[in-house]
Amino acid sequence: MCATAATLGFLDLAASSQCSALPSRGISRLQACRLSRLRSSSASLAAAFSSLQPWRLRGRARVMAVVAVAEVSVEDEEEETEEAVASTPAVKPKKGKAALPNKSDRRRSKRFLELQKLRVKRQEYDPQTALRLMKETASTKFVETAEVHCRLNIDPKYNDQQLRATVTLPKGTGKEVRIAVLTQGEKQGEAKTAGADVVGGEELIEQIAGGFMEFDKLLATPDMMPKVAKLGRLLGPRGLMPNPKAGTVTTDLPTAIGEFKGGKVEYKVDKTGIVHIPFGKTNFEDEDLLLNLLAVINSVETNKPKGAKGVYWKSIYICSTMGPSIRVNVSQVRDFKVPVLKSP
Ligand SMILES: *[C@@H]1O[C@H](CO)[C@@H](O)[C@H](O)[C@H]1NC(C)=O
Ligand SMILES: CC(=O)N[C@H]1CO[C@H](CO)[C@@H](O)[C@@H]1O
Repeated sequence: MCATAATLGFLDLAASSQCSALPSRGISRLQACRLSRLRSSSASLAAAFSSLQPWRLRGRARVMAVVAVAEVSVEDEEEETEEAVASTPAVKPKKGKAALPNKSDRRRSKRFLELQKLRVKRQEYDPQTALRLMKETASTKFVETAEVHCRLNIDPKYNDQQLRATVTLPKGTGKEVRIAVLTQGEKQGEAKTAGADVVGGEELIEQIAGGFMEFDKLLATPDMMPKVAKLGRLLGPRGLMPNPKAGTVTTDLPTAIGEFKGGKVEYKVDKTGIVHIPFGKTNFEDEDLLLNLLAVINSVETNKPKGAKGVYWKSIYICSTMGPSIRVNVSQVRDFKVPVLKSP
């Protein structure tokens, strides 16, 4: 009796102890016993099923009974089952985007999928070709920003491998920068004359704490910094916290305002070792974009952290706001010599 107990699990366990002491879960002892006996005498499946009378059971007990019977049948028809598994119906052929082989493509728009055919993925282009391609990929209704993303061989979790600096784009950012200045006394007048959009002292701090965020840059004089500290949670995540390294804490407000209005861009390496820097708009002239790009590359190069080891530049990609990325040949862009422009 119960030679192949494993298949029926607890049912057979109950039966093998001569249907006596062991309580059976969900199924009456009598039924378990009967099932077991049927199995050992190789009774037909139909007999097993009807003797169990699963239709008389309820809920879990019923499920268990049916499963038990099914398992008996599985053993009887093992060979057939194997064949059936082998010939499971073929997966339906997918249509549309779901059929694309590359997973990341499935979330892309039609516009993007067309645009990315313009360039060969991961192929390195010389800077001028890359910029021309980037301008072609800017096909949205708004004027897209030109972005450069540099993967550097640094790990910012180490103090000596952090990169945070500013670069002045010679041809500007193409963006209206709204500047707010936190200062007091006569510096307020100075800031206003220099073209700051919002100037204030403690009352401005209160305004910002209350949700006022109508500015793209926040400058502060050092004397205001202890009071600004409490805005850290609000400003930090937005990258608006004044910081001496970013050039936003300064006593020379007119110069700082002039620089930020005139194309000064802050950048900082992200935790994966990549810096992301906007370097103009896609409607700029080719040469202007090139000059801006070269200024950015030069700045990242000259601000190379002390702790950087080995090859500093891993890769450089440029793209428009909503366009595909285009890889630029690192050595070509670093060694690029600006051609002497012919005077008109
Ligand atoms: C990048 O440019 C350099 C110098 O022109 C060239 O030797 C190198 O093969 C280029 N790299 C690629 C991957 O095209
Ligand atoms: C267009 C494109 O990027 N196609 C890639 C899809 O994925 C295969 C295999 O991973 C690549 O070989 C193709 O280049």
